[in-house]
Amino acid sequence: MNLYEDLKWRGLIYQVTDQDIEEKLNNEKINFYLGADPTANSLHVGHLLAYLVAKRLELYGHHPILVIGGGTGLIGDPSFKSEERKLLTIEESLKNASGIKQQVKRLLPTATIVNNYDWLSKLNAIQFLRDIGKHFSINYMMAKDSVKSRIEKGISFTEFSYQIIQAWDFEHLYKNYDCTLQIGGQDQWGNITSGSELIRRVHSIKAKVYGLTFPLVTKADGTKFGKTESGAIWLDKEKTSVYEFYQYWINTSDEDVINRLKQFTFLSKNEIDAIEESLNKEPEKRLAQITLSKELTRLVHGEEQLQKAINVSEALFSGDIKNLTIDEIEMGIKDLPSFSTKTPITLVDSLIELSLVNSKREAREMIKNNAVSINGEKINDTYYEIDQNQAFGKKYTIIRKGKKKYGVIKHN
Ligand code: 383
Repeated sequence: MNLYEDLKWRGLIYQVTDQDIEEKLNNEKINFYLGADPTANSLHVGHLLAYLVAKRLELYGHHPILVIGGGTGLIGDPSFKSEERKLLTIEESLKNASGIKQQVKRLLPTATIVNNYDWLSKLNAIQFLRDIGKHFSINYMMAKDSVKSRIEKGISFTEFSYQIIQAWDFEHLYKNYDCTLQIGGQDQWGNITSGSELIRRVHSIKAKVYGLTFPLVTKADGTKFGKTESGAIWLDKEKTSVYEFYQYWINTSDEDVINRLKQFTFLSKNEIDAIEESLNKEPEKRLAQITLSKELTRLVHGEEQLQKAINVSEALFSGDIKNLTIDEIEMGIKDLPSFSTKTPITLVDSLIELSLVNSKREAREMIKNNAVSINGEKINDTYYEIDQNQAFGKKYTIIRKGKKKYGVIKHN
């Protein structure tokens, strides 16, 4: 398969500015770019798709330029956002930008990485209005979905202007880096086409640049991709533990998992077809989910972290947690119910404190019925007292009720 066919087969093409991009991508080597605004200090799995598309283009010989939006992050992109954003301070934007830079560097180690604060901060008002603003009619700008959808509710001049700032980035990269393609999610279509329009106007009709967008990732059940009850799935392991990250992909539904393998992994069509067969014949093995989760955890966090996440998952599943290392324990407990104590506490009170039971009576029942264990050992003494000496690393006691419910006592 050539690159374009591969992208199509994976469902990664939503819109292109011109069909001849297909030939260009298949037969030439070009410089292309992808931007992200540092609205947080980490990327999340929604961004990941975009960087993986960039990686696919790179695998076929195209050179990625990754723009970190230290400057655009100060303005706020209205695309697909129903409300005006709170402005970031310069410190926040630049600090977040440096966090994101580390992450994209890991994903695409040989890409060119630039921060648009470097050139946007030098733009002055007269230049902005004369050299850039003059090329855009208000009518054209108002017709963008990002603006149109906000007219009723209201949109500041700041966010309204965002599209021309991103357009100027494209022009800057075209001029200085010979960049002839911008890629992004479908929400970026308006900003990308503003850029190709600006380049055409500034550099003549002959200056041919392209835009390509990929579709938003959707889930069969209609809920939002990349989110759980506890929030977004981040790439930073301090924000989303590697165990949680691993679990997120493992929990992909049978309906969605083949699409996820196509969109998010580099497995070939043959490999994915074989996995699909297994999904149809023996779905209980969850080969598709396990493969997806391993591929992505390895890609984002590396082999060693992946192994730890697998150990933690297996141990928490079977209840056999005795042999986990303190690192693994810390990875696994991040999202479990917990409380801290300085003094010993009875098992019954702990179960209540962790909301694993509703009453002391229920707690005693559970304990008598052998349904409760501490650090992987069944306990059936209803008077049992827990102290720090038997805790993992003298720090954590893990209580399990039934097969699935866990809670943690943090001793300090
Ligand atoms: C800034 C300056 C540029 C080009 C692009 C930008 C960022 C862009 C934006 N992108 C989103 C973001 O940063 O806001 N204006 O959160 C997301 N992207 C990518 C992809 C996506 C988009 O980073 O669809 C998901 O991840 O395009 O929402 O010169």
